[in-house]
Amino acid sequence: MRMNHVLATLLATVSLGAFASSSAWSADTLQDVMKRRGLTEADVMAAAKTYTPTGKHDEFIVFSSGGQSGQVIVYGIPSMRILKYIGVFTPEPWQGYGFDEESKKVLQEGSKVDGREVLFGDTHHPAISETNGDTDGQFLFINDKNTPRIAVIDLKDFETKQIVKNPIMQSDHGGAFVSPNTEYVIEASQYPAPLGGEYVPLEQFNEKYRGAVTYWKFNRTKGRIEPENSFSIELPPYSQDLSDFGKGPSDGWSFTNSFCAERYVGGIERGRPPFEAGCSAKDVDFLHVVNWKKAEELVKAGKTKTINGMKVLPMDVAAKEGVLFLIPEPKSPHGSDVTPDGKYIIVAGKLDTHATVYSFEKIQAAIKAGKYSGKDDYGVPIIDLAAAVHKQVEVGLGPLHTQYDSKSCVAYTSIYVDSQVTKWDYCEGKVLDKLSVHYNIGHLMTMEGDTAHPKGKYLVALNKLAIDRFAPVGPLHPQNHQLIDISGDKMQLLYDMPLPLGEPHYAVAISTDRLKPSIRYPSGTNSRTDEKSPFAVRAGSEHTDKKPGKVEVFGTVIRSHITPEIIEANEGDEITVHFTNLERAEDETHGFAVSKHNVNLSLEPGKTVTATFKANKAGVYPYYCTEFCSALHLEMEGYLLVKPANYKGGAAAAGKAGVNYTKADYDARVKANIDTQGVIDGVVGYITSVNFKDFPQAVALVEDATDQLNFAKSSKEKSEEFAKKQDWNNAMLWAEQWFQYQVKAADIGLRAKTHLEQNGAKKVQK
Ligand code: CUK
Ligand code: CUA
Repeated sequence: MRMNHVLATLLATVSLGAFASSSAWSADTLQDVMKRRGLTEADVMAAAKTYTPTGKHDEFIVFSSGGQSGQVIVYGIPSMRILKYIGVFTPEPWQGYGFDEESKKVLQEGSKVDGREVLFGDTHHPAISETNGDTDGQFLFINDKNTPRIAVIDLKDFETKQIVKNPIMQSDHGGAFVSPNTEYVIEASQYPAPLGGEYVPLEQFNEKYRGAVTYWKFNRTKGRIEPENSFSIELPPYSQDLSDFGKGPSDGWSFTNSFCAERYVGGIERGRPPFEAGCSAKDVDFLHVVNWKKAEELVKAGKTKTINGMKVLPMDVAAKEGVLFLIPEPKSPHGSDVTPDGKYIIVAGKLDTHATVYSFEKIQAAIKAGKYSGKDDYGVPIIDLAAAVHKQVEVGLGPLHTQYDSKSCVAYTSIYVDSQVTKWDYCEGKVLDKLSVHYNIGHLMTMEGDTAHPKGKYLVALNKLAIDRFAPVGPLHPQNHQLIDISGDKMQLLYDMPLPLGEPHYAVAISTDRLKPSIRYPSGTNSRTDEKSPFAVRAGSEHTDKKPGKVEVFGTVIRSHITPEIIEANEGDEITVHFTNLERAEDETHGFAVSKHNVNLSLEPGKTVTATFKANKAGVYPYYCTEFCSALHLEMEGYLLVKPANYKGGAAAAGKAGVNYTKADYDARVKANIDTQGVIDGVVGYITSVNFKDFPQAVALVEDATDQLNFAKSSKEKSEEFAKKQDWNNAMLWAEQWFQYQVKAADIGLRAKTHLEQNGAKKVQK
């Protein structure tokens, strides 16, 4: 009677509204709690600003770089609740990423490098696709600094769809950032190296080492980058750093700074001063100003050379044709951030106390007038700093990155050495407020803060050190994202969130309502190509194909069984399993894992995935579902039987295992099933008495429940046939299966009923 008990519990949970009880609260007043926990009024205010009651959603969604984890971290603001880690450059077993063949293909596009396998990434800068300079919530891009690559994530399902490797760079940094209509995704190199990757001695650094900036063409309809339509521009070996695209009046231009125009090469072990001394010796580095629209024309006109399949516009052509210009920027700059109106570019100097505001209009005037202070060693024209600057503002020691407010002219700059955020006015050039953070802030982020229309409200400080902010967990500390309220004149620190997964350099936020993720795939979808999988099967057409040395399973999963439940193979066979999740209901994901074979799949509703593995050792290997998907989740199991070569025993005889049942067992089971049907009819009666068709979630659940009831019906028929033959064992087992389908139908039906009740379904006239 175990299952009757489960059913009874389900019913009780729904009908009694078990969670609404007020007796769960103690008699404490707010004052009591504040006193006991040592909270000030400001603490309680901060809590009230971040607390998000159960069931309520966050106003903004953040995509944060996952640093060395090679992943993307998704969390909500203001609650700072982590929602997901997206596998990008690193295998992620929960999502089956890098385990199923479909996602392996995506990962390996990027991870196979010169015959090596690179299974980590140093993610730095995520960027959301934009339309007219505003985030549109369709795609996310992120770069890997270590092995220069850009990944494309589709925000329909938050899955990585493509990784493109940069064929001419050895490292990158200034990416990913998008042009105002996502025509291009920019990626600038970091450490200079010969373009294309060949060996050149360091003595030829000035002549042969180069930087570059790549403009990856993005095809929005396909949702993929097109390497064949992308291009790069060769740059001097100045250690390029961050980039940004112009917008509005500066659309068509991009800006990339650099931190080692000294072109210094260290060698501390050879008695030379280290890189850090040589790269900061001079007072200025260079901001690279690029007319990418013009570069695009020159590329179309064939003015490029091809390196490893990448079209590269040579530096001398770029300089001569008015594509590339340099402007000095103060000491070891970092950050290159175009203002929302596109009129200014703000660059901060890590070893300076100033942020420099460059005027795009002044830059254009200098270019038009041909007024240059000279050329660099590579013939690139240099625009005089004084001619291009709008303001220089003393914001604090070690300024890095700048983000913008919804209030015009208001910017926030992260101050690394002083561990502060400085709020300032870049139009007037004056500091408005400063707030201390903990500790050593890197990037900072405001809501949609690098778009044409920032939303203000909140700022997150992405701090480099946590030190004492959290309970100690050993020498390796979590990162700390601090949430700051910027809605008033004074900034107010609200919340510390530990991020235990790599060092997130940058993050971007989007209003939650701009995201429109799907909740299921069309049945049989390969989610990595967004196409129908050729390996998908429907319920009832599951089958296994055997060829010498190969076993190929075309199976399905649905609450609560895997079809097939027994897979037989011979030692040494290559086994391929394709599974389709037949569910339609929201969040009904099943997993599939095989003991000891490094197989773990994630099957979201409608998805089809494949695993290929070698059955290299004879034995008995259970396989099972890894998501607790229903009351009988533990029974969602099966056996992989791998027979040794020359096995002489009989065939696998699953039917002979187990206990024997009698007519009495059968009769009792049937009686209980008929009672259960009464409960189901009640639920069905309720659902059909209201306007459930107006609720897509309820419709999906009803469809799933109908499937289960049809399965129940066919099991019932089978049990009756066996009963006629007085085969009580089979009659009883099919009657039990009939009941299992009823339980699942009831479970799904009750979820539909709850959903309808909670969302105000109305009675309909019959
Ligand atoms: S970087 Cu890390 S703090 Cu890679 Cu954008 Cu500035
Ligand atoms: Cu399916 Cu657990």
